Amino acid sequence: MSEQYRHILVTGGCGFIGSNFVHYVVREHPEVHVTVLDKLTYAGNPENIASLPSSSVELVVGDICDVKLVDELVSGSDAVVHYAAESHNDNSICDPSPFVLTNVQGTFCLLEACRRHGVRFHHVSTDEVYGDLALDDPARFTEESPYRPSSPYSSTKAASDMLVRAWARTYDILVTISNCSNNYGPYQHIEKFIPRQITNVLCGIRPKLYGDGRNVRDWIHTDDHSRAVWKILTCGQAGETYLIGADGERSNIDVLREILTVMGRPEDEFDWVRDRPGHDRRYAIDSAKLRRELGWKPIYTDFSQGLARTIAWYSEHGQWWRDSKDATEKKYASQGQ
Ligand code: NAD
Ligand code: TDX
Repeated sequence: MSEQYRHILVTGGCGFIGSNFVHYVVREHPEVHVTVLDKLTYAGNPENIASLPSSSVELVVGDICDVKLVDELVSGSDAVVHYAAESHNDNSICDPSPFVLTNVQGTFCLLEACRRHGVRFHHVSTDEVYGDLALDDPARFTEESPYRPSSPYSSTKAASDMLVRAWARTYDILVTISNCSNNYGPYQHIEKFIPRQITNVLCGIRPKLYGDGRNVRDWIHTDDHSRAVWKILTCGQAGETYLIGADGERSNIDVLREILTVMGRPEDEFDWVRDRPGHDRRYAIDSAKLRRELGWKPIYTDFSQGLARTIAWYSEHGQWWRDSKDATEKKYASQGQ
């Protein structure tokens, strides 16, 4: 599968990771035309891709569950890169319904269109499908780890992975799957951990830490994720799954203290809040297969430098996030978080 794709359909291209991927493609592969299909939910912002040339990127506002629209767009594409999802664990605990619809039904709808038109499909998924690891466990997730999702969000992502695998085996469509660890970088919605704490400090609100703060996430810069997805799309083996990670394990409390320090605040200036129900303890990715077979490796290996740049981005782009800050914090406050 090394052929070059001239026209790709990117679902969820107005969200955090999808829009960073669209920027990556326009920057690194300008010969490729990108059609973005995005419903523009609370998490989708057309401004994320508005600066890109209209000759390279077209935005179609619509739902991945819309069979007719999806069929039309897939039929005109060489490949689909599927990012669109409901993505926030806390939201999935309050109301799982849109997660089942978009993450499961929406993936089904895309797979069926790819089957009808023989179009290559790359499915963007998460390491959360593998459940969690203990803090003192030396193990990391691999492509062979059993599926053990814990939250409504991760269970719907696991369900979508299963659909993709079954469609590949039964109908022989050309698919690949990637399961990536926690992303950070520009354009991430301020409901998520790192931008929530940065924007809290910028607004004079005390950051909020769940539980005992010792939960570990394996951080990767979103640009490294984009390069990995492109590599898998163009060089990956059909039917294969690749784990994406950058050896970035850090406890939440360490990340929060670093944010406070970089932003010139005392490192204990935060509130302990109610833990997330079913909160996964630790994620850790072994990305040896991707590195060995496709020659990918992360560029952003200095987390502190990447975090400092991310803090600078949110400090300089107040107009991008300020309108949604009140509503986001009100929602958290009503949940005791
Ligand atoms: P996000 O919430 O920032 O963006 C999701 C985008 O999908 C938004 O633009 C939204 O409008 C769009 N969307 C939602 N429902 C839709 C629908 N029914 N039809 C069309 N568009 C719809 O999410 P993100 O953090 O950028 O995550 C993108 C993908 O990457 C998801 O599939 C997620 O599971 C996966 N992922 C995320 C992370 C992470 O750290 N954020 C890590 C690994 C994998
Ligand atoms: O205010 C907070 N305080 C806090 O301690 C928030 C919002 C989160 N947390 C904790 C919970 C997690 O241990 O920080 C950690 C990261 O939380 P999130 O940003 O909500 O990410 P997570 O639940 O780990 O899931 C993310 O990575 C995997 C993405 O949201 C998923 O889409 C992706 O699949």
